[in-house]
Amino acid sequence: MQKLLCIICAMLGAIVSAAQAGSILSPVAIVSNTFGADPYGFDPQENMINQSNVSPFVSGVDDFAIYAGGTPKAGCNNCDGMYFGRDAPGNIDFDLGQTYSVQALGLFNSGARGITSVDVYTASTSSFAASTLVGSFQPSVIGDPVTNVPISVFDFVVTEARYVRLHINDFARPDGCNCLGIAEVTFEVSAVAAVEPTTLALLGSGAGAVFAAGRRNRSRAGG
Ligand SMILES: [Ca+2]
Repeated sequence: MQKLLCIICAMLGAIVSAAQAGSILSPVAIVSNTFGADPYGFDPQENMINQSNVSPFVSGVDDFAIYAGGTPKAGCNNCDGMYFGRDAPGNIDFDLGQTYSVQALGLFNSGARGITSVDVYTASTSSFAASTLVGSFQPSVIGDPVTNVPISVFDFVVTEARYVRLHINDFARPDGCNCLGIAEVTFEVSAVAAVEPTTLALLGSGAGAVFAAGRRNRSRAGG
């Protein structure tokens, strides 16, 4: 009976560990942005998700932790996401392209005009009608904005979702300008843990065997 329980535990452990290996992902689209567009056209919002002037990675493939651990940099001269001139708070909503297990935000915050307070929400639909607050963070605004913006990693509550909202409460204003700058936004994701039918059958048969063994033990104790 103990051996059967160990086998079941090992199978459950394998499922859980498989869900924790994360890749670095670029969102495929920005579906909503209440800050609006750069009125001068120098810093289009797509610059947040196109790896412009960022240490390159293969989206959805490269290991997130290894990439972030390599101290990647964004060197930004008009590779930021915005100089919108709109005040916080506001939302920027990202489409990951499909449903993932979403684990962390990898943010290349602008060295001068970056986010200083953000709440992160995830949702299964772009309307965010039903969303989950997965974390609240106060990023540091560090690095030379033109040549040296490092990645900052924020682990949050793991959820299965396709859409992620950055609810930006505030950003830095070194010269008083409402000029938010985000060099690049990435996420750590892994495939949604699909429990294979064969695994379910094994778990079911294992549980059944344990139940049967328990009944036999009780029968012997009672007899
Ligand atoms: Ca960029």
